Parts: sequence; structure tokens; C-alpha cells
Amino acid sequence: MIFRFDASEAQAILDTKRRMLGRGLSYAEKILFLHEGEGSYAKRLNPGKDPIDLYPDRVALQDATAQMAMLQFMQSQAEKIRVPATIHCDHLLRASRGAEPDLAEGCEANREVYDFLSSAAERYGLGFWGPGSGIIHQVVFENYAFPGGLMLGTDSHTPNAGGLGMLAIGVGGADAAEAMLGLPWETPYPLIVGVHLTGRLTGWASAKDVILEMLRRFTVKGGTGKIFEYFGDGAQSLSATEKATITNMGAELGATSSVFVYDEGMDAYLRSVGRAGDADKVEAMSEILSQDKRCTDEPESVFAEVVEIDLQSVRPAHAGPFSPDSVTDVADFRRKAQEEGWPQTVSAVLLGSCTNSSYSDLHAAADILEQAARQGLEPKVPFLLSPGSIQIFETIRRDHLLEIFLKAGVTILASSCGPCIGQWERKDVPKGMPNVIFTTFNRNFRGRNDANPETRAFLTSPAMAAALAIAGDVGFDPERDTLHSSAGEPFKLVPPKPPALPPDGLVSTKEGFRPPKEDARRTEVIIPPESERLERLKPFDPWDGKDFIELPILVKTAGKTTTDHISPGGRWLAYRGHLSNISKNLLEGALNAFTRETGHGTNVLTGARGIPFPDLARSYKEESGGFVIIGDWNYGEGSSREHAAMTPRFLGAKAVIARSFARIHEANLKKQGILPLTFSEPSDYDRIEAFDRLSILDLDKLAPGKPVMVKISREGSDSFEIRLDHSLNEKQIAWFRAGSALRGAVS
Ligand code: MIC
Ligand code: SF4
Repeated sequence: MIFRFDASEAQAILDTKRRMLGRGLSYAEKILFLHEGEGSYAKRLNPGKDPIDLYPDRVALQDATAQMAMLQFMQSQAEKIRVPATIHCDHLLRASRGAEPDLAEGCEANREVYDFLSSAAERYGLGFWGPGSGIIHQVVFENYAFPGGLMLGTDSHTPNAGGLGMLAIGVGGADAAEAMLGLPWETPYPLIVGVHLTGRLTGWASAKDVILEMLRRFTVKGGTGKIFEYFGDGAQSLSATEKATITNMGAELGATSSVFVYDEGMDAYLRSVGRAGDADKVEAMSEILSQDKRCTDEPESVFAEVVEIDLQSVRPAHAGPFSPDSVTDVADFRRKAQEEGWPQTVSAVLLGSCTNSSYSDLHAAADILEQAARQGLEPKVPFLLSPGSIQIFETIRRDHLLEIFLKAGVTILASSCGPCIGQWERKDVPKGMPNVIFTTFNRNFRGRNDANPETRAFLTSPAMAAALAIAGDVGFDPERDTLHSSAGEPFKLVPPKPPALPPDGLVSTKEGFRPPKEDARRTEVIIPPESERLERLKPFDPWDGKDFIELPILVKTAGKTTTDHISPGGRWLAYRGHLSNISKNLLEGALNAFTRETGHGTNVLTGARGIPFPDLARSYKEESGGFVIIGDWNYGEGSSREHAAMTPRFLGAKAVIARSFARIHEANLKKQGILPLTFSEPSDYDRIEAFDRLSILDLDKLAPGKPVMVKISREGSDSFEIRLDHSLNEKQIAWFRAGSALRGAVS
């Protein structure tokens, strides 16, 4: 752990900024300013408009996105990374029979990919966390996150580290590759929103319910371009891992990041996990790492917006189905489930993931199972637990929580993403059968966990998930409802009060970790030539300098189009390092606004119907030189996976025109050389028809802030023009011309 500046240098930089802005600074601003590119300290930036260049302290990659990140890094011909980085093998393991057999099978099934990542890590100087060692965000939290630091990660839930006061941001692999090359990372200067927490959580309310409350208020679009900074005595009452649950799911708000102000709870966590040295270094910087007084005295003068949440008033809730911002209080859930016609019984419960697998989360769930066991009750439904890391697993084993789970019949999965990313070999419910599951995860998009579009997944807290497994009834409200013991006696579950940290600290283990090697220039990066899972990248062609004329529309998507719809996970995770193969899933889950089919469309050149989008894309590329995609609001919500931009690029997409974009996806499109354009008039989305041809004009005059005109030609009627906006700056326009950012950076 390193700070870029000592205390007096840092103070001088921040003083300059205070003078320039004429006010005190927020915590997030301090971190941004202490990581800004040299030479830009003197600039005053307009939030939402001006770009800021940042130098992160570290980069984290997970196996599903690391493959493309490393393949792109290799294109640069660099000898070694210039910023500390780690790779985490967590997404590719399947969840089927339990940790041991799943790990053994997973190692075998993914050998090629692990060999590639392991050899690439060694060759270029990255730390390598092998399969079974844990989920990226949990491992980063335990080993690397530190208050005041800045990190980039190729995963949208990277802001999990905000629970330890680190500003951590999810990015695509191309961004990560550039950061590892030592290049600055550029992003629009975010709006900083202050979230003032007061009071204390009570009863069944948990940290999960705080972020669900934020989702209820802001929705999945409301965080775009923003950093949420949590502070106040309510914030201090939450442990570091509770804070992490909140910052982790800030991704669901579409936020650039979320962060809690450094406090004693973070110090306690660092010490509990055996990082007293880091805790001391941070303590020495504590004055610099505090919010300036103005943030609490006059928050309106510092923050772009101030949100007040009294933790006392936060009620337990579930979110779903299909969107994390469809939040219903547990107290209203029975009524809602009846009104909506959702199945009334729970079919499975999934505990863990990067969002909720801290010691106290697992302790809370174990407490409920124990209360039930004392009354002779067990979970009524399959109950699966994915511990966040081997360290957490060893700690719950030492402290006998594991015993409670095993006695209750819980299946313990490997410390990996498993069912959260669709790696769940679910056998108890046939595809197509409507059913309800409760998870402690952060996403619930249709088909995400078990590839069954009829599974309604609800996000909830660990204690609530355990209670629902016992009750088996979706409307169960432990605050109000009574259960019956095996002897028929009525009883009520009591809200658990888990310890914030393990009383004896976390078990110290780094099983599965290989530290970076100093000099490995002779290590060969292993990519078998015939591999179906790995393919060296060929640079995309540069722009030919011509306007895009009469392009067909591959699809106009209707409603929510997340990265899970554009480039699904599940079985497709196997091909994340093979661009040609992963392209076969393009838009598989997207709803076609013209035909109401999912994943298919009509070929406007031949009239053939029901064609899978990848096939359609190939024929448009051949016959018409490419195509455009039309998207709805918040297009590309969700994951950081750049495959959702690389695959359309590879198959011939020239532009995506949407009502609005999610931040990471928009950045990924720019990086890969696709034009992300938005309708100046959002209702123009409705004017686009299936057989229209689009000409995107005057591209040689493409300039920052200047609208782009598109001519729409329609058979049998006059053509018309509509106006589109874009957020490309000079540098990003250069990426478009070069064919992609990395090509631009390298050539
Ligand atoms: C997710 O939660 O959707 C993922 C899988 O972790 C993704 C990353 C990926 O697609 O590999 C994310 O959140 O960025
Ligand atoms: Fe893994 Fe799920 Fe966390 Fe994504 S959200 S990193 S898939 S556990």
C-alpha cells in the first residue's frame, strides 16, 4: 500500500484546490485531486463536462474480463505493467455439487484460460489469485483496498472497496490495459453527491436495505456521472463490510463510484485482517483523509446534491424481479406478490457473492438457521452459499459457523461467483417454470442466475434470505409473522445481532495466491493455436474517412437492454477470451422492438424472418458494410464487460444510437471504435422503423459538443433528418478514426 504523496505535499495540493474553489473539499474530491495527472492541478474542472486524468494506485482484473484486458495489453508490446495489478479467478467456476468437486472440475474445464492468465500474469508482473481463492472484490477488500487510494477494476462492482474508503471504479479491459501501461485514465469529472446518514439501523433492517432505499430513490439511471460520498454519524455506525455492501451496489445506481469517508470502523477492519501496518500509514494521513468541515456544516456548498437518510427509518425490503430498483418493503411483499401473480413459495435461496459475504453477513444467516434448528426446523428449499473468499471460508470454519450451515443442509460452493453470474447448474426447476428465488446478490436481470427467464430473483439481506429459506413462503415477514416449531409451538425469529468483525480476527491465509514475479521476460504466454477459448486479437480497421451511408438497423431494442442482454454470461463465459466465438451471443437476450422477438430479427435485405442477430450482423457487414443498433434508455446497464462493445464492433456495428447510455458501456463503445450517439429529442426513438436506412453524415467534421445529423431513408416516403448528440472529446474522436483506443494509443 502506498500513498503517492507525503502528508505535507498532499496538504499543499489540497490547499491549492481549496483556494481555487473557494470552499472546503469533500473526501472523494481529495482522492481525485491526489491522483490527478501532473500539470492539471491548477485546473478548475466543471463536473459532468470536463475530463479529468487520473493515475490509479492499482488495477484489479477478474478472469472473465482479464482475458480481453491482457490480450489488449499484449497488443501494446509493453514489457511489464507499470501499476500494481492482480488477476482473480472467480467467474468461471460452475456451481453444481459443492466446493470440492466443482473446483476440481472447474480447474480441468478452464485449464486453458487459467494457464493463459497465469502465464500472462507472470510474464507481465501481475499478482495471480487462482481459482477457489475468492471473488475479486472480497479478496481486494481483504488484501489491497485502503482509505484514500484510487483503484480501477474490470468489473462494475469494483466500488466495493469504497467500504474501506478507497475510490474504486469499474472500467472495461481496454481502460485497464492502458492504466497498467502507466497511461492516465480519463473520465468526465463526476458530480459528487453527499449522502448524509444519521441514526442507527434497527431490527431486521440491514446495510442491504440502505442501498435498496437509494435504488428506490434514484433508480438504475440516477447515479450516472456521479460519485456518492457517504458520511455522518449514521455512516460511522456501520462496519467496513456493511459499508462495502452499500458501495458495491452503487453500481446498480449506475454511479461512477461510491465511497465512505475514512473512519474508525475501517481502521478496525484493517487491523482485524492483519494489516496493522497499512492501518498505521493511513492513520498518519488521517487529517488529510477527513472531510473538510464545510461538508457537514454547509453540505450544499460542497456537494452537487445532498441526500438525507435516517437509518432508523430504513425498513427491510426485497428488490425485484428483473431490476434492482423495483424495491418492495418486506411488510408489503405478500400483497404485492399476490397482485402480481408471482409464485407464492420460495424455490431456492442463494447466500454470499461479492455483495454479502462478510463475516457478519454469514454470522447473521447462521444465527437464523440456529434459531430455527432449536425449534426443529430446517430450510425448506435448496440453500446455496458462496463464501466471498478462502479467508472468509476458513474464518467461518474456525468459528463453527460452517457447522451450522452444514447441519442445516446448506450446499457450500467454492469461493467464487457461481450462481451470481449464471454458473449454476440448477436441476431442481425445469427451464420455463415460473418460480421465485431470494439471493443476497446485487443483480437480478432476467435469466441471470439460472438461465430460466421465468425465474423471478429477489435481492435481499443475508438474515432475510435465511428466514425465507426456513419459512418457504415468499410473503414471510419475520417482524410480524410467526413460525411453528416441529412440535407445533408458535415462535418468532429474532433479528440477529452479528459481530462487526470476527472476535479473533480473520484467519490469515493466502491460499491460491502467487505474488508478482520480478523478472519473467522469458516466460511464454500460453495461447494454444487451436483454442476455442482464446484468440489473439487483430486490431480493428481504422475508419476509412467516409460517411456511413444507408446502413440497415440490426435491432431497435425495447426497454431494458443490459450487458447481460447484449453479451450474456452463463455458458458464454467460456468464450470471453475468443472474440470470434463470443460474438455468437450478440444481443441474444435483447428484445426486438419491431418484431417483439428476443435475440432475433428480420433481414431487411432478403425479408427472411427470425434470424439470430449474429447471423444478421454478418450478412449486413458483407452486404451493406455494417449496421447500426438503436437502443432505449440506459443502454448497456450493468456489467463492465467490453465484449458488449467488442462483439458488435467485430461484426460490423458503426454506431449505437440510444436514448441514453450507462457510463461504462458508453466508454467501452468509444474505446472499441463504435460511435455512441444519443437522440437529441428522445422521442425520435419512436420514429425509427424496421426497414429504415440510416446515413450518418459529415463524419469528417465530427467535433466535441457538435451534434451529428443522421438521414433516415424510408421506402415510399421522403427521407428526413434527426439530430444526435455525443460526448466524444478530441482524444476519443481520434480513437474512432484509429479504429479503437488501443490502436490509437499504440500506433
Ligand atoms: C457481473 O456482476 O455482471 C459481472 C459478471 O461481475 C460483470 C463482469 C463481467 O461481465 O465479467 C460486472 O459486473 O462488471
Ligand atoms: Fe461475481 Fe456476482 Fe460479484 Fe459480479 S456481482 S463480481 S458475478 S459475485
